[in-house]
Amino acid sequence: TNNSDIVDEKTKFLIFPISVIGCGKTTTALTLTNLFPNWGHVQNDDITGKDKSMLMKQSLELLAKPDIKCVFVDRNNHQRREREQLFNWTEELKENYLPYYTNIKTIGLSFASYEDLEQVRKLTIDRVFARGDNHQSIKSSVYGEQKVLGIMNGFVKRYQPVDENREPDSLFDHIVHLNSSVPNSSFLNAKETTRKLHEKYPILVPHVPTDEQINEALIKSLEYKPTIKKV
Ligand code: IDP
Repeated sequence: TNNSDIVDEKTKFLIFPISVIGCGKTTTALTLTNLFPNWGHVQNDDITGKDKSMLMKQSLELLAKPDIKCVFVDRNNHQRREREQLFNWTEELKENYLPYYTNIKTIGLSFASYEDLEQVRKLTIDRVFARGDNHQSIKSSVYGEQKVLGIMNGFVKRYQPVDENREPDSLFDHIVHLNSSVPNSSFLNAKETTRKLHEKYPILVPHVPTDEQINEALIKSLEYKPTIKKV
């Protein structure tokens, strides 16, 4: 994919997370967009119609805006075929939204490694029950705890961690490895993301924010309440 590693002020970026439910994707995305006003965020959980590619259409539409440099495409992508689908949609659709010569770099944000998975499973179950009904679709009072547990365990069971030695994950221009097995993971993950992206793409992250700035942005995002209701 990356026929060149050249990045300049016109380069645009897409972030694809790789995760299971409750790892803090949305929290991290909101923290990063609070820190960087030229980043956008599209949540799969906010897309209500039948056309699943709306996730990518809305992401590219946002990315095309002159004041937006990076879009966080917020979906679990816990299986390789979902990552493959994102790469395919990007190729198919990008010229409908952006000039053909636009250089787009794709960044993978891996929220959980295979080694951490059991710890992540326990922590995310606690978190999602604490989140309660503060989510677009996974509401414990509607589904009951057993059903929510079943949905979450299904994601963990099917999880295919990122493997940059094979397709589709070899198509990422850059992958950042995070850790979601500790209670304050979203602070650490936002910090690690800014640090690693500053090293690799200083044009995207010109300065690493201070711990205070990250913390302030995180506190705001923990107060987040979704507006779309799916159930
Ligand atoms: P997801 O998008 O990966 O499914 P989120 O909705 O961001 O995960 O997080 C799941 C729940 O855990 C939410 O209620 C969120 O507020 C909470 N949470 C996420 N990260 C942290 C953290 O670092 N500390 C405490 N709570 C967190």
